[in-house]
Amino acid sequence: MSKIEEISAAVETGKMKIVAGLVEAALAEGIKAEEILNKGMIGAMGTVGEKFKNGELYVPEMLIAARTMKKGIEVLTPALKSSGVEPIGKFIIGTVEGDLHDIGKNLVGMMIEGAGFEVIDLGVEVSSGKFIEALKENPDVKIVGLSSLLTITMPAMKETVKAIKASDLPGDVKIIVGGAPVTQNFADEIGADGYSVDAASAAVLAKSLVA
Ligand code: B1M
Repeated sequence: MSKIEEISAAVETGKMKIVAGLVEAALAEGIKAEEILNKGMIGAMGTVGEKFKNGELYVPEMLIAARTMKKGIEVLTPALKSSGVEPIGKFIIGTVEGDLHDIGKNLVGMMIEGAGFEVIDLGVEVSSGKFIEALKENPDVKIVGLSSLLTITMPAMKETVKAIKASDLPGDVKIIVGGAPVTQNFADEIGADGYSVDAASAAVLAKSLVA
Protein backbone atom coordinates (compact mmCIF):
# COMPACT_ATOMS: atom_id res chain seq x y z
CA MET A 1 0.00 0.00 0.00
CA SER A 2 1.38 3.47 -0.89
CA LYS A 3 1.52 6.22 1.76
CA ILE A 4 -1.33 8.02 -0.01
CA GLU A 5 -3.46 4.86 0.13
CA GLU A 6 -2.61 4.41 3.82
CA ILE A 7 -3.65 8.01 4.56
CA SER A 8 -6.85 7.55 2.57
CA ALA A 9 -7.69 4.33 4.48
CA ALA A 10 -6.88 6.01 7.83
CA VAL A 11 -9.23 8.95 7.09
CA GLU A 12 -12.00 6.72 5.77
CA THR A 13 -11.90 4.43 8.80
CA GLY A 14 -11.28 7.21 11.35
CA LYS A 15 -7.81 6.14 12.55
CA MET A 16 -7.22 9.40 14.39
CA LYS A 17 -4.12 8.25 16.28
CA ILE A 18 -2.07 7.27 13.25
CA VAL A 19 -3.03 9.84 10.63
CA ALA A 20 -0.59 12.58 11.73
CA GLY A 21 2.34 10.14 11.63
CA LEU A 22 1.32 8.92 8.17
CA VAL A 23 1.11 12.48 6.83
CA GLU A 24 4.51 13.33 8.34
CA ALA A 25 5.99 10.21 6.73
CA ALA A 26 4.46 11.08 3.34
CA LEU A 27 5.88 14.63 3.51
CA ALA A 28 9.28 13.19 4.50
CA GLU A 29 9.09 10.92 1.44
CA GLY A 30 8.76 14.07 -0.66
CA ILE A 31 5.09 13.69 -1.57
CA LYS A 32 3.55 17.12 -2.24
CA ALA A 33 1.13 18.50 0.38
CA GLU A 34 -1.51 19.12 -2.34
CA GLU A 35 -1.30 15.49 -3.46
CA ILE A 36 -1.68 14.21 0.11
CA LEU A 37 -4.70 16.50 0.57
CA ASN A 38 -6.43 15.83 -2.75
CA LYS A 39 -5.68 12.14 -3.30
CA GLY A 40 -5.31 10.97 0.30
CA MET A 41 -7.89 12.98 2.21
CA ILE A 42 -10.52 14.63 0.00
CA GLY A 43 -10.91 11.38 -1.94
CA ALA A 44 -11.48 9.48 1.31
CA MET A 45 -14.14 11.95 2.43
CA GLY A 46 -15.87 11.45 -0.93
CA THR A 47 -16.00 7.72 -0.23
CA VAL A 48 -17.32 8.39 3.28
CA GLY A 49 -20.07 10.60 1.81
CA GLU A 50 -21.04 7.93 -0.72
CA LYS A 51 -21.20 5.24 1.99
CA PHE A 52 -23.33 7.54 4.17
CA LYS A 53 -25.70 8.13 1.25
CA ASN A 54 -25.97 4.37 0.67
CA GLY A 55 -26.65 3.67 4.35
CA GLU A 56 -23.35 1.79 4.78
CA LEU A 57 -22.22 4.10 7.58
CA TYR A 58 -23.82 6.67 9.85
CA VAL A 59 -23.25 10.19 11.27
CA PRO A 60 -20.83 9.09 14.08
CA GLU A 61 -18.49 7.40 11.57
CA MET A 62 -18.75 10.43 9.28
CA LEU A 63 -17.82 12.68 12.23
CA ILE A 64 -14.82 10.53 13.21
CA ALA A 65 -13.60 10.55 9.59
CA ALA A 66 -13.91 14.37 9.58
CA ARG A 67 -11.95 14.65 12.84
CA THR A 68 -9.28 12.36 11.43
CA MET A 69 -9.00 14.53 8.32
CA LYS A 70 -8.67 17.63 10.52
CA LYS A 71 -5.77 16.00 12.40
CA GLY A 72 -4.07 15.25 9.09
CA ILE A 73 -4.66 18.81 7.86
CA GLU A 74 -3.01 20.20 11.02
CA VAL A 75 0.23 18.52 9.94
CA LEU A 76 -0.20 19.67 6.33
CA THR A 77 -1.03 23.31 7.12
CA PRO A 78 2.53 24.73 7.19
CA ALA A 79 3.33 23.06 3.88
CA LEU A 80 0.10 24.30 2.28
CA LYS A 81 0.57 27.93 3.24
CA SER A 82 3.17 29.99 1.49
CA SER A 83 5.09 32.22 3.88
CA GLY A 84 6.35 35.77 4.03
CA VAL A 85 3.59 37.31 1.90
CA GLU A 86 2.33 40.82 2.76
CA PRO A 87 -1.48 40.89 3.22
CA ILE A 88 -3.18 42.04 0.02
CA GLY A 89 -6.52 42.64 1.72
CA LYS A 90 -8.93 41.34 4.35
CA PHE A 91 -11.21 38.38 3.63
CA ILE A 92 -14.12 37.24 5.81
CA ILE A 93 -15.20 33.62 5.57
CA GLY A 94 -17.95 31.54 7.18
CA THR A 95 -20.29 28.61 6.70
CA VAL A 96 -23.85 29.85 6.33
CA GLU A 97 -26.62 29.59 8.92
CA GLY A 98 -27.89 26.06 9.65
CA ASP A 99 -24.75 24.40 8.30
CA LEU A 100 -21.94 23.12 10.50
CA HIS A 101 -19.65 21.60 7.86
CA ASP A 102 -16.30 23.34 8.16
CA ILE A 103 -13.51 21.25 6.62
CA GLY A 104 -13.91 22.71 3.13
CA LYS A 105 -14.40 26.22 4.52
CA ASN A 106 -11.21 25.86 6.57
CA LEU A 107 -9.27 24.70 3.51
CA VAL A 108 -10.56 27.65 1.50
CA GLY A 109 -9.53 30.00 4.33
CA MET A 110 -6.09 28.43 4.41
CA MET A 111 -5.56 28.77 0.65
CA ILE A 112 -6.86 32.36 0.68
CA GLU A 113 -4.41 33.12 3.47
CA GLY A 114 -1.69 31.47 1.40
CA ALA A 115 -2.66 33.77 -1.48
CA GLY A 116 -1.79 36.76 0.73
CA PHE A 117 -5.06 37.79 2.39
CA GLU A 118 -5.65 38.36 6.09
CA VAL A 119 -8.50 35.95 6.84
CA ILE A 120 -11.19 36.51 9.46
CA ASP A 121 -12.97 33.20 10.05
CA LEU A 122 -16.45 33.57 11.54
CA GLY A 123 -16.86 29.80 11.90
CA VAL A 124 -20.00 27.80 11.15
CA GLU A 125 -23.75 28.49 11.26
CA VAL A 126 -23.11 32.17 10.58
CA SER A 127 -26.26 34.24 10.16
CA SER A 128 -26.51 37.08 7.63
CA GLY A 129 -26.66 39.50 10.59
CA LYS A 130 -23.36 38.18 11.92
CA PHE A 131 -21.69 38.62 8.52
CA ILE A 132 -22.94 42.21 8.36
CA GLU A 133 -21.81 42.90 11.93
CA ALA A 134 -18.32 41.62 11.07
CA LEU A 135 -18.26 43.78 7.92
CA LYS A 136 -19.19 46.85 9.98
CA GLU A 137 -16.39 46.06 12.45
CA ASN A 138 -13.93 45.61 9.55
CA PRO A 139 -14.80 48.26 6.93
CA ASP A 140 -11.60 47.47 5.01
CA VAL A 141 -12.69 43.93 4.13
CA LYS A 142 -12.49 43.38 0.38
CA ILE A 143 -14.15 39.98 -0.03
CA VAL A 144 -16.63 37.80 1.86
CA GLY A 145 -16.62 34.03 1.25
CA LEU A 146 -19.70 31.92 1.97
CA SER A 147 -19.62 28.12 2.21
CA SER A 148 -22.58 25.74 2.15
CA LEU A 149 -22.51 21.94 2.09
CA LEU A 150 -26.21 21.21 2.41
CA THR A 151 -28.90 21.69 -0.19
CA ILE A 152 -31.17 22.95 2.59
CA THR A 153 -28.74 25.73 3.57
CA MET A 154 -28.44 27.14 0.03
CA PRO A 155 -31.40 29.50 0.75
CA ALA A 156 -29.40 30.87 3.72
CA MET A 157 -26.56 31.59 1.28
CA LYS A 158 -28.99 33.43 -0.99
CA GLU A 159 -30.40 35.39 1.96
CA THR A 160 -26.88 36.36 3.12
CA VAL A 161 -25.87 37.63 -0.33
CA LYS A 162 -29.11 39.61 -0.52
CA ALA A 163 -28.65 41.09 2.97
CA ILE A 164 -25.03 42.14 2.34
CA LYS A 165 -25.90 43.68 -1.04
CA ALA A 166 -28.87 45.54 0.51
CA SER A 167 -26.91 46.83 3.51
CA ASP A 168 -25.53 50.36 3.63
CA LEU A 169 -21.94 49.22 4.07
CA PRO A 170 -19.29 51.55 2.69
CA GLY A 171 -17.00 50.38 -0.11
CA ASP A 172 -17.49 47.66 -2.67
CA VAL A 173 -17.27 44.35 -0.89
CA LYS A 174 -17.30 41.33 -3.22
CA ILE A 175 -18.99 38.05 -2.30
CA ILE A 176 -17.74 34.66 -3.44
CA VAL A 177 -19.52 31.37 -2.80
CA GLY A 178 -18.77 27.66 -2.89
CA GLY A 179 -19.41 24.24 -1.39
CA ALA A 180 -20.47 20.87 -2.77
CA PRO A 181 -24.09 21.68 -3.81
CA VAL A 182 -23.25 25.19 -5.07
CA THR A 183 -22.83 25.80 -8.82
CA GLN A 184 -21.88 28.71 -11.06
CA ASN A 185 -25.55 28.95 -12.10
CA PHE A 186 -26.69 29.21 -8.49
CA ALA A 187 -24.01 31.83 -7.77
CA ASP A 188 -25.21 33.89 -10.76
CA GLU A 189 -28.84 33.46 -9.73
CA ILE A 190 -28.26 34.80 -6.19
CA GLY A 191 -26.08 37.69 -7.35
CA ALA A 192 -22.74 36.53 -5.96
CA ASP A 193 -19.64 38.07 -7.53
CA GLY A 194 -17.88 34.77 -7.96
CA TYR A 195 -18.00 30.99 -7.54
CA SER A 196 -15.26 28.43 -7.31
CA VAL A 197 -15.33 24.70 -7.17
CA ASP A 198 -12.43 24.16 -4.77
CA ALA A 199 -10.05 25.85 -2.36
CA ALA A 200 -7.22 26.38 -4.84
CA SER A 201 -9.47 28.09 -7.41
CA ALA A 202 -11.11 30.17 -4.65
CA ALA A 203 -7.66 31.65 -3.92
CA VAL A 204 -7.09 32.43 -7.62
CA LEU A 205 -10.57 33.98 -7.85
CA ALA A 206 -10.06 36.12 -4.72
CA LYS A 207 -6.79 37.49 -6.07
CA SER A 208 -8.41 38.32 -9.42
CA LEU A 209 -11.19 40.26 -7.64
CA VAL A 210 -8.75 42.62 -5.93
CA ALA A 211 -6.29 42.97 -8.83
CO1 B1M B 1 -22.55 15.89 6.31
N1 B1M B 1 -23.48 15.81 4.59
N2 B1M B 1 -24.26 16.04 7.24
N3 B1M B 1 -21.49 15.79 7.93
N4 B1M B 1 -21.09 15.39 5.22
C1 B1M B 1 -22.66 15.79 3.38
C2 B1M B 1 -22.40 17.21 2.90
C3 B1M B 1 -23.56 14.94 2.38
C4 B1M B 1 -23.32 15.28 0.89
C5 B1M B 1 -23.38 13.42 2.65
C6 B1M B 1 -24.22 12.55 1.72
O1 B1M B 1 -25.39 12.39 1.94
N5 B1M B 1 -23.63 12.00 0.68
C7 B1M B 1 -25.02 15.32 2.87
C8 B1M B 1 -25.64 16.56 2.23
C9 B1M B 1 -26.68 16.22 1.23
C10 B1M B 1 -27.22 17.47 0.62
O2 B1M B 1 -27.73 18.32 1.28
N6 B1M B 1 -27.09 17.58 -0.70
C11 B1M B 1 -24.76 15.52 4.36
C12 B1M B 1 -25.78 15.46 5.36
C13 B1M B 1 -27.16 15.04 4.88
C14 B1M B 1 -25.53 15.75 6.72
C15 B1M B 1 -26.53 15.75 7.89
C16 B1M B 1 -27.92 16.35 7.58
C17 B1M B 1 -26.62 14.29 8.38
C18 B1M B 1 -27.62 14.02 9.50
O3 B1M B 1 -27.50 14.56 10.56
N7 B1M B 1 -28.59 13.20 9.18
C19 B1M B 1 -25.78 16.58 8.96
C20 B1M B 1 -26.07 18.10 8.85
C21 B1M B 1 -25.50 18.89 10.00
C22 B1M B 1 -25.56 20.39 9.73
O4 B1M B 1 -24.71 20.94 9.04
N8 B1M B 1 -26.57 21.07 10.25
C23 B1M B 1 -24.36 16.31 8.60
C24 B1M B 1 -23.32 16.24 9.51
C25 B1M B 1 -22.00 15.97 9.21
C26 B1M B 1 -20.91 15.75 10.24
C27 B1M B 1 -21.02 16.70 11.46
C28 B1M B 1 -20.99 14.33 10.73
C29 B1M B 1 -19.62 15.94 9.37
C30 B1M B 1 -19.10 17.40 9.31
C31 B1M B 1 -17.92 17.64 10.23
C32 B1M B 1 -17.28 18.97 9.95
O5 B1M B 1 -17.31 19.55 8.89
N9 B1M B 1 -16.67 19.48 10.99
C33 B1M B 1 -20.14 15.62 7.97
C34 B1M B 1 -19.32 15.25 6.87
C35 B1M B 1 -17.86 14.98 7.20
C36 B1M B 1 -19.80 15.13 5.54
C37 B1M B 1 -19.07 14.65 4.27
C38 B1M B 1 -18.90 13.13 4.39
C39 B1M B 1 -17.72 15.27 3.99
C40 B1M B 1 -17.70 16.80 3.95
C41 B1M B 1 -16.27 17.23 3.83
O6 B1M B 1 -15.68 17.66 4.80
N10 B1M B 1 -15.68 17.06 2.62
C42 B1M B 1 -20.09 15.09 3.13
C43 B1M B 1 -20.06 14.20 1.90
C44 B1M B 1 -19.13 14.77 0.82
O7 B1M B 1 -18.91 15.96 0.74
N11 B1M B 1 -18.64 13.92 -0.02
C45 B1M B 1 -21.34 15.30 3.88
C46 B1M B 1 -14.27 17.36 2.36
C47 B1M B 1 -14.12 18.87 2.05
C48 B1M B 1 -12.67 19.17 1.76
O8 B1M B 1 -14.88 19.13 0.88
O9 B1M B 1 -16.54 20.54 2.16
O10 B1M B 1 -16.95 19.91 -0.29
P1 B1M B 1 -16.01 20.26 0.82
O11 B1M B 1 -15.19 21.59 0.39
C49 B1M B 1 -14.56 21.72 -0.87
C50 B1M B 1 -15.46 22.35 -1.95
O12 B1M B 1 -16.83 22.12 -1.75
C51 B1M B 1 -15.07 23.78 -1.97
O13 B1M B 1 -13.69 23.75 -1.62
C52 B1M B 1 -13.47 22.74 -0.62
C53 B1M B 1 -12.06 22.22 -0.73
O14 B1M B 1 -11.63 22.00 -2.05
N12 B1M B 1 -15.70 24.77 -1.09
C54 B1M B 1 -15.65 26.09 -1.41
C55 B1M B 1 -16.28 24.65 0.12
N13 B1M B 1 -16.64 25.83 0.58
C56 B1M B 1 -16.25 26.75 -0.33
C57 B1M B 1 -16.35 28.15 -0.34
C58 B1M B 1 -15.81 28.83 -1.45
C59 B1M B 1 -15.25 28.15 -2.51
C60 B1M B 1 -15.15 26.77 -2.52
O15 B1M B 1 -15.83 30.18 -1.56
C61 B1M B 1 -16.10 30.94 -0.40
